[in-house]
Amino acid sequence: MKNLSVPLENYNDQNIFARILRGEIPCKKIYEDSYALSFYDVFPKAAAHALVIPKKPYICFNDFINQASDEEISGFFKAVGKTIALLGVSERGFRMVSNSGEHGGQEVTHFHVHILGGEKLS
Ligand code: DGP
Repeated sequence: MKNLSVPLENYNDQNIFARILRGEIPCKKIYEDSYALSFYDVFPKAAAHALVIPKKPYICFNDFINQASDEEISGFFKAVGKTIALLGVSERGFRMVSNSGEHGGQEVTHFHVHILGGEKLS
């Protein structure tokens, strides 16, 4: 793995999503299980905008897919599916995005998936 903006060994446990997971700052929860937590994005970019994060400290998609167990990966993506259903966007469609690293525009360095929908997206 070359050119990652954040070295994978340097997970910053003060990032905002780590703080949400520890209950230090509030979130508007949508779904939670032992693998993942999902909640509404505080700066929504669509009528419905959720974030899904793994419970364990992974920096970005590469870190997650390379380090997490098959059980964690499966549990995480099932939680993404549950979030999509609870957000009410299953039927009419949605966009699933994960910004990763510097070129991907990732701002919060705890792996997350955005679910956007609730309206026709441009
Ligand atoms: P990204 O650029 O992919 O790292 O997106 C990070 C998202 O996190 C961005 O859409 C705004 C959202 N966000 C940042 N701070 C908070 C927060 O304190 N609470 C919630 N719910 N969302 C946040």
